[in-house]
Amino acid sequence: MGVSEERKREILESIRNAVIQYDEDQCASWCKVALQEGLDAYEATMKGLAAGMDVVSELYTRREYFVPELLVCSDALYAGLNVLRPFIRTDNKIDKGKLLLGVVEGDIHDVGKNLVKTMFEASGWQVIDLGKDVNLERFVEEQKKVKADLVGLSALMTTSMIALEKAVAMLKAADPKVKVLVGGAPLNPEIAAKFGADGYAQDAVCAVQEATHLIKKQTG
Ligand code: B1M
Repeated sequence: MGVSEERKREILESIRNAVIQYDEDQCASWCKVALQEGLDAYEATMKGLAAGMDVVSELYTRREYFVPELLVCSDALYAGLNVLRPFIRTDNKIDKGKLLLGVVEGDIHDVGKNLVKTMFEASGWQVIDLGKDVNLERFVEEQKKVKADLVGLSALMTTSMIALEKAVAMLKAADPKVKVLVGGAPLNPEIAAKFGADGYAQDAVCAVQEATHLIKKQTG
């Protein structure tokens, strides 16, 4: 018999609270409990860890949390993600495609990008992760080397998203056939299209769906 709805809620809330209370140990422990009691690792990631980070974002906006709290909350999220990541279900179809991924220059926010990476890997993609605050030239140089099926660019600030437009133009100048997917909180489909991107996704799950769609369009 599966876990009761009540217990599931309790576990997800405990994961969420551990992120909010920046408690790495509690976060990892509750993620282990989630696995032991049969919760889906993806659900625990999104409804526990990511949901906790949403509350943290609100607290920051309300000036109840400041940058130091954001950092330790992210550490707690990563402690949990390390436990859950190996158990996020894959559909076993490996070699779906190759994604070159990174956060554009001037931007060090990488929690969302790492969730995107996790979902792509779980769906059978090979991900080449350039990390955060990535120089735009580097995207072009790496793409020349690895010839990924798709380049994924993440930007979390209105200031850094300007770099996306430049990055898309540079990538397309080097290879007009390259497909670029963009995402990040300040973006929307209109801005993504204006920046010349081929695709936009609002979250990690949509990103994989959009990527699959873009690759199909390219090959078929
Ligand atoms: Co700061 N930060 N931060 N921050 N931070 C924001 C982004 C901000 C909106 C907060 C605010 O003022 N309300 C604001 C930006 C304002 C603007 O737009 N101009 C801001 C600021 C100002 C700053 C600093 C300048 C603060 C300072 O130093 N005074 C500084 C920036 C330094 C820099 O980058 N140069 C800074 C620093 C930090 C920390 C380091 C402390 C920390 C980041 C830790 C880390 O990432 N390792 C941090 C955090 C945590 C945040 C907030 C609170 C939360 C971001 C987050 O992790 N969200 C954020 C507030 C907010 O976004 N509302 C904020 C959770 C995550 C799961 O969501 O990243 O949106 P998200 O990712 C989603 C989707 O967007 C999407 O899928 C993800 C998962 O579903 N997605 C993609 C993301 N990338 C994608 C790529 C895709 C597809 C989908 O395809 C390729």
